[in-house]
Amino acid sequence: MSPAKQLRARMADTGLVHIMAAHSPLSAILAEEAGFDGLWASGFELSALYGVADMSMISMTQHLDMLRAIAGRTTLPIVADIDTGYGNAINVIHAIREYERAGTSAVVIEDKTFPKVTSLVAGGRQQLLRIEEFQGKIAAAVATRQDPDFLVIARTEALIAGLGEAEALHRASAYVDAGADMILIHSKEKDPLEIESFSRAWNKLVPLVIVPNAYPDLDAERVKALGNIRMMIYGNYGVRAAATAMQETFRRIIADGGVQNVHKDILPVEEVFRLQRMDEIKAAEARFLR
Ligand code: SPV
Ligand code: MG
Repeated sequence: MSPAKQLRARMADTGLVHIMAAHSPLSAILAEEAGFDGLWASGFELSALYGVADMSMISMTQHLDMLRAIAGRTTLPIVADIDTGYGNAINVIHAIREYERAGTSAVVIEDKTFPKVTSLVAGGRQQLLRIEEFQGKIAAAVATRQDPDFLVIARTEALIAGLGEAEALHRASAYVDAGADMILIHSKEKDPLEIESFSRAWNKLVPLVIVPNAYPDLDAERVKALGNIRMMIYGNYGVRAAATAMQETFRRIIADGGVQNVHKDILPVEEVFRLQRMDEIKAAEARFLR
């Protein structure tokens, strides 16, 4: 079964899939071991990893390189965050070919202008594309995919841009008309009410995707009660968790004047060896090194 088919099957079986952001093969391996259904090749996470803002500064090549490295070390389906699609509908055609070839099961394309501004920043200049132009991008993605199970997810930033629920519903419907398989509705409100209200007002069969970064109180139980959200993406939790651990550990090493205390609280190297599949290397050494 292709990873894309696997993702669709899992959604049908469980009603809701849990997708963890990955910014590296190591984070992908850890997400797979933890039991997530898939991985989010997050633009925010990769930008943070490079120490730059999530504002179209990471190139498609950089994102694809990391995605290929991730795909090489996990069996989980990958949902790629391709931001605005790297240009117009023609660029989207090129992007879909590249991402599908790289082993992606789904892409999310957002209806902002290029260069995009990261969604959650206070006072962000959020400009949306004309609806017809974005419909062209979605239609181009759908027409380009080779695997019919490959998901084209249209993301509207209407709520992020402060345009209100009616505009968000209008845009989401237009993107369904253009062929989107799912709609990602994003919000930066701390209160999940905005998302719950959209979900209740959404009367199309096409299911919804959410990224509860700003509104963490919307847990899986509440999401399931809404009935039409099939995918939850934990969009920046990997890089924030990693940065939290590094910040604390590095601070303690400076404060303690050495590693005499922190070494007990971090992964032993043997665990890193396990994640690196050192046992396979040992077996290959015994078999082939002569
Ligand atoms: C990402 O993880 O890159 C996202 C989610 O797009 S957010 O940063 O909340 O917009
Ligand atoms: Mg993103």
